[in-house]
Amino acid sequence: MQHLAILKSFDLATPVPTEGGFPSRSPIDGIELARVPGTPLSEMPKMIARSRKAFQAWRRVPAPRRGELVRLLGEELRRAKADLGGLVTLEVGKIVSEGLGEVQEMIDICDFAVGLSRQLYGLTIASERPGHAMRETWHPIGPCGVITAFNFPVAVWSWNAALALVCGNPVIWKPSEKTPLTALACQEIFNRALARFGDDAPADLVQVVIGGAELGESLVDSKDVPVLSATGSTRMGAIVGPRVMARWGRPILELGGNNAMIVAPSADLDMAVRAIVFSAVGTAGQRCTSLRRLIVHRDIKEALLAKLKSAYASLPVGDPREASTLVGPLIDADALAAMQAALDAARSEGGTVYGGEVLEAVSGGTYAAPALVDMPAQTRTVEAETFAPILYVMTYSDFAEAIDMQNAVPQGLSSCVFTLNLREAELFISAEGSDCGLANVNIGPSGAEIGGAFGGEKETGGGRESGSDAWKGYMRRQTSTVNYSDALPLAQGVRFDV
Ligand code: UN1
Repeated sequence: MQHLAILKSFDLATPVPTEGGFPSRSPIDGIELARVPGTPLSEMPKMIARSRKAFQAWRRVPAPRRGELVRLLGEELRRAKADLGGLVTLEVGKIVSEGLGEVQEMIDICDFAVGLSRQLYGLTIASERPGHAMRETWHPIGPCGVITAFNFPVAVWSWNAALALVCGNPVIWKPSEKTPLTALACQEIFNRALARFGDDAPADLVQVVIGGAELGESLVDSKDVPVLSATGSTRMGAIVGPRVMARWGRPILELGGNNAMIVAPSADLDMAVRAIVFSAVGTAGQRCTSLRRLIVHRDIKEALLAKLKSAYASLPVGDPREASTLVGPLIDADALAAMQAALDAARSEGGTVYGGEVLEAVSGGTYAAPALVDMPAQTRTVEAETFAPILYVMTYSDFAEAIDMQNAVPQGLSSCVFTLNLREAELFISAEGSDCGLANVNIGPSGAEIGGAFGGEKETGGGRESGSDAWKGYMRRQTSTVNYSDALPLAQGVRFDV
């Protein structure tokens, strides 16, 4: 009953209603870990109102002091790392190292945000008028709604929350219905930080709502939630984006990816194989950055495919709590079915499938062998994102064609090239190269560090989260002109004498 100890560490082991509520089921063995009471829809307007009230107080707290709260959150996360990582493993099925890595990603963004809390820099701008000064200031914007997916059940919340909090905004979080326990654990960890902070933090700074899409919709449609960050499918984003904009809110969308690697003749093949296997089968292919398409130069395709087949043949698939396991379960039976459907579709389009079968690794769990699919072309099935460990392998003849293939899908999240040819490497990350938000050389497409802006173009939604200047998405920009002279000159030389 190892899972009970972890639940207890977050105060989640108390009995909950056996009827109603949201069951959290472990994909490891299908066992119901707990049943979490849902948030009634009627609560949403009250929670949003409380968030607005929290905003009025929090925006007055100096940003470096707000950073102190996030510093404490980072400390509490360090303390809870093993338990929270373990809970991610239980609820989502990530292998131990990836569960811990996800928590480390939270710690990293907290550190980043603490530094940021003293660096929310604006600008001074030269005024064309004598005796005038111009500046640009970044102000808190208001409650931020955060909708997250099951696959990074805690890190994506922290990217948004750490930035929103130092920027002076409260957060209302609607996690995936598949991962209520990790969300409640984060709330508990946040509360520990809050308890150590002092009384200048208002109540309701961070709220979690547990339930279905209708809860998310009330955040999407509320004028009192100026920023709505949504991570998930392109289908969801296509609904959320326009609805948020229709009420003049700001969506930050992080949607589907269909990430490719180009492998050029000069590539270090052994290194490429390691990068391919981690990014295609790690997290059981359930990262939005997972490698899904391999675009290999035709001269090295057979050699590379042979190496991949042998690497795939020895992949340890099974209980993610075992130290030797590299591939855990898919999130649920629907995900397994979607994987099988995609493989069938690929076969009907001329693909040859290696692996991919459903496995009874642990009874009750949802396991599949990762699949390699040799495709004659980039077909419709290849153009769609299937959240599973399926890698489509295609060939190219010249590098320009490879870049065209990389860009010829609707999504634009992550991409990479393996080459030792400087011209190819630089071209790939140039204006004429990859059209993705992330473009790497000699590393895989997944596992981005928090320091960079994270997100992508086209159907990936255009949003940026995490590092660089993504914080600006959580603030409002104000341009101020101050006249300290005794005259009133007009800009652009306009005369208007009254
Ligand atoms: C996601 O899959 O939604 O770059 C986020 C990565 C991780 C984040 C993935 N740092 O793979």
